[in-house]
Amino acid sequence: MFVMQKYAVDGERGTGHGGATPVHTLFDAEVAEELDSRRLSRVAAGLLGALSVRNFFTERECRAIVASLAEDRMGQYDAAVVGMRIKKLGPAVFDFYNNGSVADAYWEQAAEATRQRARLLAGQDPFQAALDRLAKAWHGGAAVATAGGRPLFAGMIREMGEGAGLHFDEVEREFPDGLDETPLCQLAFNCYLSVPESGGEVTVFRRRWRPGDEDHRDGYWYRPHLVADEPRVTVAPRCGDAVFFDPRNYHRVGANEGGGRRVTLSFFIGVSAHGNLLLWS
Ligand SMILES: O=C(O)CCC(=O)C(=O)O
Ligand SMILES: [Fe+2]
Repeated sequence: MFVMQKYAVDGERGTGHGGATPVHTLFDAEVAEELDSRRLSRVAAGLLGALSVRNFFTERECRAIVASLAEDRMGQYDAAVVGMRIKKLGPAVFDFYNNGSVADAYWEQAAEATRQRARLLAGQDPFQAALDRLAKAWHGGAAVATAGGRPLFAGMIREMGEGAGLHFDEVEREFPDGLDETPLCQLAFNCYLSVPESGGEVTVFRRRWRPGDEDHRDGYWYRPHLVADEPRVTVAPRCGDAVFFDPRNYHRVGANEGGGRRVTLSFFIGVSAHGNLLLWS
């Protein structure tokens, strides 16, 4: 049997070939002036490492949101578990999975956070603005994901200062069959509403979770050696930029350097088999 040889185009393995078929790593970071569904599809398909969309929110919109964000409204991830201080407005459903359903406290916190967020953007809801912009750019439309028929909370406002360790996010592995529609893939959406002077960059590695990785945990996070040899992209936060990547790939966030706050509007996006975008946090 004749087996076609393949070689990697980017990377050292690609040098000693003779007439073999090239294989493209396809994990670049791209920047777009506007959101377009073609590029977003490439992130969803695993062909782009990260996509930054400039001015998803204008600087003025970002300033308005951050100015009306009262500090005392932001709760925190459990610092003892996470090991880093991360503040947020709005619950992450990940924290409320309970024997195949979502704990009652989640729905209460979701309702409260939705109320608090409703007027942050000059009297409007910044999440609704983001949803509208996504729906406009994506042929299949966009809506909030549901679980057991109930719309989940989507669009937390999160503040990081010390970064986040190496991890991945994959709803189906955390909460199998939890969403009413199984997403074909998962994207992370982070729009930077305020950025630190430097640092706070996100690095995405071209590597998904494997079962053996559980032996390489460091508390809540995973050990960096798991991704030491993997292709990666690093994106520095810019005010107003929305960054999309597949969070089933391992990723981490660097600590802030210098002054300034790193505040994001954050949610996950699933692409359904019907072709619409499903949003949750
Ligand atoms: O804040 C960021 O840039 C990324 C945070 C993250 O881990 C995520 O959105 O899944
Ligand atoms: Fe993440």
